[in-house]
Amino acid sequence: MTTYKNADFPVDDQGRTYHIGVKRGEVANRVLTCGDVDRVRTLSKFLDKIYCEVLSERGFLTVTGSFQGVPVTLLASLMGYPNMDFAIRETLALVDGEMVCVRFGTCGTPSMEYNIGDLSLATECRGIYRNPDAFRPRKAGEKEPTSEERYHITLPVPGDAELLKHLETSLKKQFGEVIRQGVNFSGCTFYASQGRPGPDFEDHNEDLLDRIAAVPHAAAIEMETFHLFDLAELSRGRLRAGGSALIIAKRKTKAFVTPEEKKKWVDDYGKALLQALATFPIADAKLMKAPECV
Ligand code: R1P
Ligand code: URA
Repeated sequence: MTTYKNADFPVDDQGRTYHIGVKRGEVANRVLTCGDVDRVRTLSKFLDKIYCEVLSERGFLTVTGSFQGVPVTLLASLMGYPNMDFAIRETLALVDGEMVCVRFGTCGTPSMEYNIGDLSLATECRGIYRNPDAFRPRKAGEKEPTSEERYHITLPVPGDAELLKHLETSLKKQFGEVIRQGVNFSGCTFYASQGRPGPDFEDHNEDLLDRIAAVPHAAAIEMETFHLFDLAELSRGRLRAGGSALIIAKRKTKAFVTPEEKKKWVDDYGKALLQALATFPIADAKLMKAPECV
């Protein structure tokens, strides 16, 4: 049985973190992250060498290797804010200097100006939080909560400007105008907080999609990038974050990507994002040089 010490930041006897299961030497300063474990497996075929692969008991997958000679980590964060929190806190703690982290997610678009297959690069990100207090039974005479009271859309948090520029320049060279910029929204859930109606629950979210779409340059709705950007702002400059999301759903028309299309775009954009990440200059000299986890 594995024993852990330090309840504030539990690690086992080998220094492996409690949820992600990685230890020092197994995480590179350049990280490409997505929610989907299979996407990490798919992207790992583009690495020229794999140093180590860690599948944690909780299901997080970390693959570290080299892309065109540069150490990179592919990290499946699983879905939602709490999982992104584990993924980032338990990897940043293991690297020296800066960690550059680019999320490669999938998303729906609230806009009619973006299309399935576009890759949306996040200029800034807003969280959408459902407020459970606004759903409790009301006392006699109490008024109905407003949409704003039920679903809070946060202030925007910007991504790393240099990283965004680098991603855009690198990807546009290969893909042209389907590389878009826009505002990313991260819902605290997939259904209610992204304005999906459903018959089983009183979600009171009928106007939420329109509220999101009304924000200028609203491009993408997914579930983790806001927390990544939020953490980057709190990291005293150690975490530099970028967000990219493949549009797989057009929310207003209800169109959804086919599996074949998704596979092709994940391959093509994923490889290009790895290339961009590997060529992004990192200031700090203390980067992982040799694999310690072969
Ligand atoms: C929901 O289906 C999941 O897809 C999106 C959302 O952010 C959420 O994690 O991203 P990934 O495809 O990276 O998981
Ligand atoms: N992921 C999300 O979170 N929302 C979508 O609409 C599509 C993918």
